[in-house]
Formats: sequence, C-alpha cells, structure tokens
Amino acid sequence: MEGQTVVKPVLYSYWRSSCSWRVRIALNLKEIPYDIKAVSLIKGGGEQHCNEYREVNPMEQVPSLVIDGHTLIESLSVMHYLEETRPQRSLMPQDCYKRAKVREICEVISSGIQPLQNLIVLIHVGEEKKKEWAQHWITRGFRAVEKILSSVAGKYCVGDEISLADCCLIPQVFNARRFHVDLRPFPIILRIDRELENHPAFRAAHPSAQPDCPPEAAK
Ligand SMILES: N[C@@H](CCC(=O)N[C@@H](CS)C(=O)NCC(=O)O)C(=O)O
Repeated sequence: MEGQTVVKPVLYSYWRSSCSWRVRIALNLKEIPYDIKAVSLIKGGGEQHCNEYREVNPMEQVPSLVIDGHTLIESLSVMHYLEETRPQRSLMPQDCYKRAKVREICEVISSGIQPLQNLIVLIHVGEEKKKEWAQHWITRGFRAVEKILSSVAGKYCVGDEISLADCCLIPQVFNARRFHVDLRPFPIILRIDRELENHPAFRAAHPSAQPDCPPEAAK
C-alpha cells in the first residue's frame, strides 16, 4: 500500500482472558502484527470499569481491537472481521455445513459456557460457591461440544484445518483446568488440545506468554 501508513492494530487484552486469547490466536494464525494494551481485570476493582475504557468497550470487557481506524468489540465478531478483511490463512471452511458447525461450536462456547464462568458472574455467585458453579456449567457445555466433535472433528475441531472453533476451544480448556473440571469424559477435546498446545500461534497467544502475565504465572 504505497504512500499509506499502515497502523498496527491494538488489542486491549488481559493475559488470562479466554476471549482475548481467542483473538490473539486468530491474529497470530493470520500473521497480523499487533500491539497489546493490557487491561487488568483485577487491579483497583478492574480497569475494564474505568471511564476511559468504557469509551472503548461499553460492555466493560476485554477484548477490544482497534484496527483499520475502527474500534471493534466482541471476540467472535472481531474474528469474523479479521476473516473477512484478511482472508489469508482462512479460519472458516469453504463447505457450508462445515462453516455452520464451526459457528455452532463457537456459539456453544462463547454463549453457553464462557459467560457463565466470567469474572463478573463469579463475583456475583460468591467465593464459596464459584468453583462448583464454574465446574457445573463448563462440564455441561463440554458435554455438548464433545458430542458435536464426535461427528465433525478431524485433526482439529472441524476436519483437518484449524478454524475459529479451535480458537474458542483451547482457551476454554485452560479455564476448565483452572476450575479443576474433570476432563476425562472428553477425550476428543483433550486430543485437540494436545494437538494444538505446541502450535506456534497458540503458544504465542498463551496467557503465560503475555506481557502482563505476572512473573509467578509465566512459564
Ligand atoms: N462476549 C464477549 C465476552 C467478553 C468477556 O466476557 N470478557 C471477559 C474476559 S474473558 C471480561 O472482560 N470480564 C470482565 C468482567 O467480568 O468484569 C466476547 O466474546 O468478547
């Protein structure tokens, strides 16, 4: 793009946020360079609630992505924007049925699991009950994901190509482990997690590799 200054996208992200992690994976897979602006979900009651950040993301959540002169929120919507504007290394299959299954897995995770174990909900549930609560909802959602995968998984969630479904699944497995969910009933989920744990794009997006990861949690 001669004569045009290419501005690097900026991702508002928190190291342990699974939704930020989804977008980090997609950016890495598509080899889009980006800068990170860390938003601590913990410090001072959560920087996501400060006035300045509310202007960026009225839901007071991460991630948000500033790209092409726009500010975008909602991880799935952001990943679809990347897919539509940067088709290199496609993260959606060509086949319509497979595309539907990718969206289905993304929805089960992003609407049916993650919101129920999100920080703001766990604070409301209370310290005493939060582990059991998170385990219940993650297990319930993973039962559905495992069932869907049993008919569509190949090497990855849908067939043998990495898709947006994998971008959503891997961070959710990390959260499941954080809450000590018994993952033994989910052999396909575990196999895909193992398949992708050493993939460079996934490794670089891992919480432990983030600039705001506290030293005690860094690998
Ligand atoms: N649907 C949103 C959910 C975003 C979300 O829940 N983000 C979490 C971190 S993974 C957050 O910012 N939580 C802050 C809070 O609960 O106060 C998306 O996919 O981007």
